[in-house]
Amino acid sequence: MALLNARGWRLAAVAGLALALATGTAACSNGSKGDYDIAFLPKNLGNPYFEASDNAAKKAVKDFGGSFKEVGPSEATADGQVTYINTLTQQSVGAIVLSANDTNALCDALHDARDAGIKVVTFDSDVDAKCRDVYVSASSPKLIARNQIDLIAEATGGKGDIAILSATANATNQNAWIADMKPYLKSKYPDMHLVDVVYGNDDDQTSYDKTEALLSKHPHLDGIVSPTTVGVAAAARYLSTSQFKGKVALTGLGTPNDMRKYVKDGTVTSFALWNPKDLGVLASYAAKALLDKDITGKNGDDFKAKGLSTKATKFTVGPKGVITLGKPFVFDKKNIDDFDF
Ligand code: RAM
Repeated sequence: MALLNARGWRLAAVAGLALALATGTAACSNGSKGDYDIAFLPKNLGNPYFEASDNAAKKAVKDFGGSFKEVGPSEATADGQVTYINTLTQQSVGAIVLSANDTNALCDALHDARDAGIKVVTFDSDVDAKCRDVYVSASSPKLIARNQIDLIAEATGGKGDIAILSATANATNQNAWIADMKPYLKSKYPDMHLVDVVYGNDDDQTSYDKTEALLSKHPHLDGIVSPTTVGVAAAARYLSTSQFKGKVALTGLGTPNDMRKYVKDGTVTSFALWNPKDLGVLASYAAKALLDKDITGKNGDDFKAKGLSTKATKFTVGPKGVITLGKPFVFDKKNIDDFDF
């Protein structure tokens, strides 16, 4: 895939993402196929990103005649998720759809679930491929990484010192993106240097405190990349009333509803995300397709999904059981009012 600059990203994304965010679909019939008892397990509860994905998933599951529940820890920890996986296994749900706080720490519990016949879908953040059936990824890690680095380069003029405020230290998704950011940064922006990576644990107050600490440690920092919706909103809140507003650039992966006021007050010029509602809907249909035995997770399997804002309806399982939603979308002051999530 050709590399795109920030403007290219925006154009590609506009072409790819319909502004209509309606997820309404006609009810679809199960035919003779099973009932769909589907449990969503986000990284943490109370995170607006997962509220958007899981509410959309709830509607999708209802539309195809299944039953939906959401359970999860209040803090984004693997231990908290293991407890819920064990309970869901005891309850013999049909499928668990989870965003993982750790690549390996959930695997024993997920093996037990799968031994009991439960289908396991990861979405947003994966586990080791051996521990689940399929992974529904927002986009490729490389595309996300390049998008983030291009956006911070656009904001800093492509030079100076930058830092990353991430989610949890073991988050599979953020770690994959950061791993891809490093070589891209070095090769494309040799005058921009990554000087620190800190972790706000997808907790608002911790992320705010880590931003403050980062700037007291590096008072001449030029930019921060925060590839987590919780982190980028907390960093923006800190910067917006600090002496660093307008001096330290900030971008990341944020929700338009969290970031709107910081784009309007000039703290942030642009940031990116995909549609978390679409991710929830697609993960629901992946669970349905596994329960229906339409897919097993092997490369080339395909299945249908309904109600995505992009209007896409056919998805294919790629290598290692990965299903990809699309591309990150860039938000700025011109388009941010078109979105509500
Ligand atoms: C946070 C979570 C989630 C991530 C988004 C961008 O909500 O860390 O896993 O995908 O940010």
